[in-house]
Amino acid sequence: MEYNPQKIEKKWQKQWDKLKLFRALDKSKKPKFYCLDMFPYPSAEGIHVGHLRGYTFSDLITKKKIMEGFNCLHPMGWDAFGLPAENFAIKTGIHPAISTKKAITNIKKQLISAGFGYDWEREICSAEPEYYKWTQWMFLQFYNAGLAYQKEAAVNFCPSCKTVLANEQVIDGKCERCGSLVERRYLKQWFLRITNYAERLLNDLDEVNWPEKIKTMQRNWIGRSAGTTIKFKIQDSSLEIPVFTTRADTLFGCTYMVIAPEHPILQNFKLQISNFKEVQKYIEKSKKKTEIERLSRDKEKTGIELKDITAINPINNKEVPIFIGDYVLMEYGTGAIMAVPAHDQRDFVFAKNQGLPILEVIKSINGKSSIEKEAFEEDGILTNSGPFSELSSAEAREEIIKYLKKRELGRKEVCYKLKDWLISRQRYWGSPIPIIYCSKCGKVPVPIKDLPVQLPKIKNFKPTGEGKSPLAKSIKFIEVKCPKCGSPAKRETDTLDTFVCSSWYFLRYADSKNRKEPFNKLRIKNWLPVDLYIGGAEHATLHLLYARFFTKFLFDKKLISFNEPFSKLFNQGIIYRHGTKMSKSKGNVVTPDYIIQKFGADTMRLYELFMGPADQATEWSDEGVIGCCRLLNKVWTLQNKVDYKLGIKNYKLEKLLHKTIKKVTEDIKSFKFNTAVSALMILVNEMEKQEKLSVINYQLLIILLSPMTPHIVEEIWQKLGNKKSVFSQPWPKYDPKLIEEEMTILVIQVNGKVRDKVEVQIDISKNEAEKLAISREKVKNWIEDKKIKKIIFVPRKLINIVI
Ligand code: ANZ
Ligand code: ZN
Repeated sequence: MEYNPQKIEKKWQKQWDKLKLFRALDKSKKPKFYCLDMFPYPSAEGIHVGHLRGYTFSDLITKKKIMEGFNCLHPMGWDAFGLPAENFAIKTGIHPAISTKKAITNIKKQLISAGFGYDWEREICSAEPEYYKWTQWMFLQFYNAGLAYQKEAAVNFCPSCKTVLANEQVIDGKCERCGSLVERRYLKQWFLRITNYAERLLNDLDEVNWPEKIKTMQRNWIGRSAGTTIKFKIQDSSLEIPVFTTRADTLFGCTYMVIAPEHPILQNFKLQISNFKEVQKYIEKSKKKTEIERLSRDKEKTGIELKDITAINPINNKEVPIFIGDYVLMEYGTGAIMAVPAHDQRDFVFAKNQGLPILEVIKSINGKSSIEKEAFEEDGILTNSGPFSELSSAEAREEIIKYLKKRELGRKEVCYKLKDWLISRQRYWGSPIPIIYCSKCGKVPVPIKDLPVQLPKIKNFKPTGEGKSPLAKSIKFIEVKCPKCGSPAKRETDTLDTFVCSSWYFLRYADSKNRKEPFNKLRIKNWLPVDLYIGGAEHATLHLLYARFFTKFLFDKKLISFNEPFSKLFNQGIIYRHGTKMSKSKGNVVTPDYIIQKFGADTMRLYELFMGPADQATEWSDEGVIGCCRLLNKVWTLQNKVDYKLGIKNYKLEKLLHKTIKKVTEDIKSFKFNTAVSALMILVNEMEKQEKLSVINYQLLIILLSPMTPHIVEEIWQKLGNKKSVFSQPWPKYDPKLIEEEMTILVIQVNGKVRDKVEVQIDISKNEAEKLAISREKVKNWIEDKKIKKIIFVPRKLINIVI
């Protein structure tokens, strides 16, 4: 009989579903293992083999864990709100609720046909009222704790599409759709106070087993900066402007100050500043600039002097001019800086433009510094700094801070780059924000019993252009009675950023059907934290930071008892084809539907594992797929060699088999799936050479393959006469005696003379032998630092180093 995946795969998928084989048990004596995939966005195009890579890994790991005796939770759901569905709706007129449902049905079919063992009873969809009711509930928890608030903020606005744009829709300052220059507009927006958690979000990164690269990205995003705030008094006024600096050692070099155009202190000087009109014009202009434009190192640094007011440098009481300049941001530090043009390049450029004095106060240690052409930004030795001259930068920072602190003019301060999270969107396809505005009571949260605030089905979901959500056009939606006093009131019409929906979804899987609460505490205790989270590295800063923030907040509310949501994180490598990242827009997509129809799901899965190191980008190869298909055909044909009477006495094959068990087990554990597959290939080739195979040996091969290629193994397993599923088998253990390597004595020569001997494994490679040989003390003495000309290696016997 031939291997025919099309005939067997559907059958086993149905069987697994019927047996509820991969369902998680809420009550079980087994230890738990929670393996989570980042839930996908249901796109109309379905998923391609690139998306499937991470899912193949998580399915493999979960299936192996089940065989190792764990009670596994491996759920799937849909991140269904958001812009792509809404834009699709605007283009086609099809309501997003309908298009996402259709997309979900399609992708779910794709996932099932790949043989993934998700627990579909726990499926969630963030755009369903049963789910977003609890997203709104979460928002209210933040609101009641004082961590959700409103303030005016800049949003991106496209004047020709007449719509507010998300940051992702602004490419190089232009609208993604029409290419017009995007404007900055100021609107009242909702924020979550994530900055309250900056320190914990930073420190607790040490606790989690995540790729170092992702941790570094989060650390930089949070951006802790330890420095000093220093107060500058305004001449002839009781007012003062604090600045934040990391370089208190340069204080004597401060020759002017710059404050952000948005700085509130400006309002106090309206009458005093003689050029206020000009100043106001500058403020208007800078409002339109994006932060990137303002901070860019190569852009010109502009600003205007505030005529008729000056500040006092607190270290030497010298009078310095004050400027407003948009290279200073209001959101960072104190929104004002002491400018030290000799030692800060931005200040240097600005001072040159404005003809301001540049005073050197730091010399380099080797005396070679020069501030002719650019600022000298490194630490060094102080000069021109009164009593602090000749101190090192580090010493001077401490001494100057001490001096200022005594006089209450400064103190140490820690600043973070992280900003509060803007969560309101003037968009239709999202969860409504559960707030009501009453003319008597002000802002009133929607009572929990009235949740969810249902997203109304409206016909015209195009953005309005006045910076309001399309919901603002639905009178039926807006008009409501105040929950407090009963008088006519209005609903908030903005919707929540979709990242809010995805900041807590991993909790809902533990108790997805709960109608009374977002989750039951005990169930959460049973399942969380997530033991392994698999997904793309592109979520390093946003989703992964927000989910950690939610977790810490819920921990503080005593709703959960852990601080970090994802104990271990793994980022799968991206799949390329024809040299570019696989994507619909590039037209280089391979669909699972095609591969499954032509080769079967098992071949696809095996290739996803085999194609390259799991965490690295890899090029898709059609030959690679064929190679994997060939391997499965061999595994299938091996059935013909099975001899039920044959005892196990083939010592050589036994040894290889047990070595393979060890290798596959360890490789899967360390995410080296490609080398695990290679080891199995070697084993299969060896088995092919045998005239007969014992059923025990063949079964061991089948079990090792089972989490990788589940359908073919179930079929063979059954054909071998087994009644129960292969997944009820325990994961095999190797016999340590069988994998002991034979050792040999390697002779080490230098220029043909024996200088050392060492015991090594019999199959040591030339490379390994060379490394070992030159690391030996006795050999080192003979080589010293002479150049090695040649290495002669006789396997199992000798290595000769020629110098
Ligand atoms: C004086 C100085 C002298 C500075 C010098 C640097 C070098 P990080 O490490 O990023 O925290 N700064 C402070 N607040 C700012 C704001 N709101 N907008 C723009 N720049 C701001 O950098 C801290 C430094 O960034 C501060 O130290 C300040 O310039 C500037 F030789 O103060 B420094
Ligand atoms: Zn009221």
